[in-house]
Amino acid sequence: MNDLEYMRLALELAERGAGWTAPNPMVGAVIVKDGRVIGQGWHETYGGFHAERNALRSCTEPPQGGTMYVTLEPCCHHGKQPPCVDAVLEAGIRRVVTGSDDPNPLVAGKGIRTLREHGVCITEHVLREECDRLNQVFFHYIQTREPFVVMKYAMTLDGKIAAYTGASKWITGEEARRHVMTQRHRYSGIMAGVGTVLADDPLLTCRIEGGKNPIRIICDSRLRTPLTAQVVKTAKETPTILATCNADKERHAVYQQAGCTVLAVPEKSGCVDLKELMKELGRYGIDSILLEGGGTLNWAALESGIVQKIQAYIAPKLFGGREAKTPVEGRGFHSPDAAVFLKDSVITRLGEDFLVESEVRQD
Ligand code: AOF
Ligand code: ZN
Repeated sequence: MNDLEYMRLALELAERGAGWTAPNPMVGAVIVKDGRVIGQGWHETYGGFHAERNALRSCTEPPQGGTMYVTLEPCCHHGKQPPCVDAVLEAGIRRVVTGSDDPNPLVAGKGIRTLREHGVCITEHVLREECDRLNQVFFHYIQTREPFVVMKYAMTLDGKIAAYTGASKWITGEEARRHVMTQRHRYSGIMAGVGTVLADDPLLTCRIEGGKNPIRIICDSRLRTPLTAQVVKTAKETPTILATCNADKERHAVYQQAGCTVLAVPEKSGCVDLKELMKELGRYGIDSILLEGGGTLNWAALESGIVQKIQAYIAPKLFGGREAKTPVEGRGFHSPDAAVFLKDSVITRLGEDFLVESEVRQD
């Protein structure tokens, strides 16, 4: 096997941490000696051993003189864990191959520099693009302290998210719907508008075996969420945050008693100020949000510039209807030049459906 193949293995290991490491990165590490893999590890859970130490701990023979492949630059600071560069040096690793640089200001090149200064042979940026893509969320959050927002919707090939009657079950098939559940596991928060709560009374949980529920965030400017809504009734087991412009403390208390967290957020054009909300959620440690909004919330999210990525599940069917809802409503942009431009699109087939994932161009 060559550097690329070992790094690919490290990436596969890193991916196993998806959903469990937030707001820290997913990282994988492989230790190779005499052309054989003698250790493998990944960052399994937030605050736990880093990938490098897990790989070293798993070694089936002394790692001295070996090569470590790691998807992210090793850390050199004391946080919840001691510095990985110390562990690498103590173990006598001769060569370190990395994928991504670590933008964490506490690391930011210092990890690599320290290893080099101690005579470790370094090869950087192997499968860098793939490694960077894996930690999009971490990179965004550590630099902005605001959550990475993914706007997700399911629509027909003629761009409808419901029939003209409002009926929307189901647009996509089983495989696509299962994929949505994996995404709910992956991201820290899930956000919807009060309109969705009133219309569908969703649970917004992750219903796959061994999955983790995201924190539920409901944008409810006037606090209209019914106390009988599922997101309120289950708030003691699965956290629910109500983001509102309603400042009535007594009204807040009713929801708080039911186990909800109420966040008072300034108003902007009759809606919760989403930019302010993101700053607040970032302070809560929420690094990522799956936005499962309707057309109104989606438009507000795009307009306020909080969206980083689009996930559109597209079903090969046509609903038709002038009144049938579309994924993004509001006023819309006045001309094609004023559009939200997307880049780096990836298409995946899920049964009969397609998933199109695109990054929002921020420039
Ligand atoms: C991880 N897991 O496998 C690696 C990380 O507070 P700490 O000690 O857990 O340090 C977190 C920082 O360590 C993190 O922001 C990143 O910069 C670096 N590397 N973190 O959680 C890992 N390799
Ligand atoms: Zn580390």
